Amino acid sequence: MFLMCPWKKCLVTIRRKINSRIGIPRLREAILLVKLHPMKIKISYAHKTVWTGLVTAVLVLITACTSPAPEPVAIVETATPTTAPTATAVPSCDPFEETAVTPPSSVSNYSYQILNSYPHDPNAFTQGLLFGDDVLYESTGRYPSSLRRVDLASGEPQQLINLEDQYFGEGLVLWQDKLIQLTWQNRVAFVYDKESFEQLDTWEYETEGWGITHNGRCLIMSDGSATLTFRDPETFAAVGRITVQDQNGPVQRLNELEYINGEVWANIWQTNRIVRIDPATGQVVGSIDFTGLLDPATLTQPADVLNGIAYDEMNGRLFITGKLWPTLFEIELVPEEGS
Ligand SMILES: [Ca+2]
Repeated sequence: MFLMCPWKKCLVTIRRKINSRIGIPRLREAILLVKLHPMKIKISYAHKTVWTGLVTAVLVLITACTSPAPEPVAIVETATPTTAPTATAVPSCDPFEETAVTPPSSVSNYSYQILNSYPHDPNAFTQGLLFGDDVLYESTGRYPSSLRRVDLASGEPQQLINLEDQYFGEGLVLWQDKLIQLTWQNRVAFVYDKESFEQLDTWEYETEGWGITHNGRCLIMSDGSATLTFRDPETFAAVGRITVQDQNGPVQRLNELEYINGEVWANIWQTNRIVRIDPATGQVVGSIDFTGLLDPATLTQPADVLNGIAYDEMNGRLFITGKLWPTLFEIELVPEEGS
């Protein structure tokens, strides 16, 4: 449109801009018009263009200089973007040498009190149990074994995958956003995405797999003996071992595990006993007798042994069940007199 602008019309346009007390941006525009003008008019007007351009520029400068100073622009405080929270660094799982363990001189004994009872799948041969991120997870054995996300109130699996026929499921641990499931004699652990149950990895180990938990740094695994093996959670490499002892010496058949307030709790296979272990020394510091927890009158089919400890750390709830048990119990400990 400007290219078709006659000379006089353009000059009028410039003057109008000047007369309207234009500011600096308009000054630049006017100068631009002057600069461009010679290319857009007939050659016979060229000398007029030069002179007019110079005069216009001077006028514009005068106008700009005598124009009131522009109102200062208020600087609006803008909200400082919140720095994205950085992930809390996970302490490393450092290698250590097992120190000479001596049996404890005494062990505190506990019984229990039932706070709540929930349905549990009587066909679930419970081998691993945990409560993490407000979800109950379970690993079952026998064939086919399974990995489950379980609705606490109904006991119904909300999500379930079966293992391939040759694998016998065992302990289960939640490490960050991954579930790690042991197998009994297959000597492999499966790593899953905790949401999708997609299998992400497979780790091999050299012992049987029984129970597994973690202390925030290392995975802690039982293998049916009195030994707990500490493993790097990123590689599954063994970094150290402890031998669990009570007053009578090494405690064999440590099974399902749970890390609770700085202690490792372990089911003792084929008993109604759970021991509380100091993971720094391997010494048993407490022993809980769950005899009578499962009422035989509630059974519709034969049940197996006590196995399965899950701790809801956020709410301080402690859940206990067993293999093929129809009930999952929320319990609290009752110290026995004299212990
Ligand atoms: Ca557990």
